[in-house]
Amino acid sequence: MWKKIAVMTFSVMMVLTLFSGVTAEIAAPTVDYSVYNTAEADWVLIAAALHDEAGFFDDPDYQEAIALHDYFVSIGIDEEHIITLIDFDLANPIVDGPATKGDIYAALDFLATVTTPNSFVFVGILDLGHENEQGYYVELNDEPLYDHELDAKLDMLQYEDLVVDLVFRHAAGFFDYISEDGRLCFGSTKDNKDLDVPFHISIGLQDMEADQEFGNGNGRIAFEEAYKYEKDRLRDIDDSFKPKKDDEISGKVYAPGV
Ligand SMILES: [Ca+2]
Ligand SMILES: [Ca+2]
Ligand SMILES: [Ca+2]
Ligand SMILES: [Ca+2]
Repeated sequence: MWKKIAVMTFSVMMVLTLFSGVTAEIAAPTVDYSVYNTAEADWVLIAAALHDEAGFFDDPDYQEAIALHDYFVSIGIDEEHIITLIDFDLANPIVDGPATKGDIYAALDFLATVTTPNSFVFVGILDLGHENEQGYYVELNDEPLYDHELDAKLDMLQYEDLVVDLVFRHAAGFFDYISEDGRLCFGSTKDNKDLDVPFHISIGLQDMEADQEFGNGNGRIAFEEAYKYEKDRLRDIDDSFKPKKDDEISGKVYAPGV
């Protein structure tokens, strides 16, 4: 009995400690979503947290974030439906805000209000990944975002297809939480791999070889085809580069307009 009460008290204290700690660490969001055009159902969120200010233009995460943005623009998605959060490049007109936890949460809270059951939603997160006793997480400049926290935010969205693209060490560790019906998830590397893999799905999405060599040859590049292409490209660079996929969507997923 006393042991039970002691354990319960301890648990409550742990929860309070966790909450107060987390709350204090989240920076206030900076993006004003009231000006966004919400006419279309489809949405893209790209968040890249960068850690080396001096060399950030050479950072593969930065380059992939920009390439993903440019890809979605090229297939006709409205700039206002592409939320691009990138640290250190806030003067760039395509960047909407920094990739803080506060801004990622605000973006997903906003998407929860504008997505519909017909929405295509793409969420890409590029950062440094880690694991500890609380789970897998991305650093986000000292505002850790955990696997279960990301899942809780994704659970608030409405969509027909949700593509989640995670580019950081241990990325597939997030799959235990985020794998769900209607979601197609990519992880740059396995859960147990502390390995920075330059998994760039944007490359296959823009090379018809993905459809012809790795797909069904129907003239349209699906995300699954781009993944196979990218997996093969990475294996040619380094045998230990092994991205992971979790596909809970029957058939192939095409971005809108593809
Ligand atoms: Ca934008
Ligand atoms: Ca969930
Ligand atoms: Ca195809
Ligand atoms: Ca599929």
